[in-house]
Amino acid sequence: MRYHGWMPAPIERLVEDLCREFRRDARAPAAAELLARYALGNEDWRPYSFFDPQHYTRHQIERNAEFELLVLCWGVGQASPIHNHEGQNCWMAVVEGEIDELQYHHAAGSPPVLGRQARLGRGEVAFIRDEIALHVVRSKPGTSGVSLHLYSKPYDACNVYCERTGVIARKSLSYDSIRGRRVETSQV
Ligand code: CSS
Ligand code: FE2
Repeated sequence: MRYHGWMPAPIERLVEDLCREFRRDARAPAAAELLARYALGNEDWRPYSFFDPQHYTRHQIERNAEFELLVLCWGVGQASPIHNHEGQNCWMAVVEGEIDELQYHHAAGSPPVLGRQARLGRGEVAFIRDEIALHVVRSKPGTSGVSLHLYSKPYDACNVYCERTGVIARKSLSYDSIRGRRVETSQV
């Protein structure tokens, strides 16, 4: 595509590059590199993001048949539950602060068992799918952080696992904003 006198914002460029990559190969082998490069060099995700004192927030940048791109804002002390990814691919790139990923392994009828733990800084990318592990994502304790998430394909609900018992519940995944417009009925 050629642009005459108008340059897309870096985040729009990222969406275009991801669209091209998913068309080229549905597994998108270059996705981590595209996310890392964007995360290190750009801050135009900021207008799409805000924090909420009650819960981490989810901001949709793009959603199409192949993938979803979201900005997630993790306030001090905010964490996801232990969750799966519905058989899909999940990439997470840090754009601000430091983000912890705690992996868990779960056998039916038992509590999840803590596995690998990682702390990611700006520009670092984590990848997970259900065959690898479940996980908890949170900002580094005592700090806030922001991450960019790419899911392929998109999904609207996931499993969450009780840390003590392993009992599984369903959680619907709602948005706090969609393409920069606030959604009033968020229930994250
Ligand atoms: N899956 C969680 C974030 S950790 S990958 C979510 O989309 O809210
Ligand atoms: Fe996740």
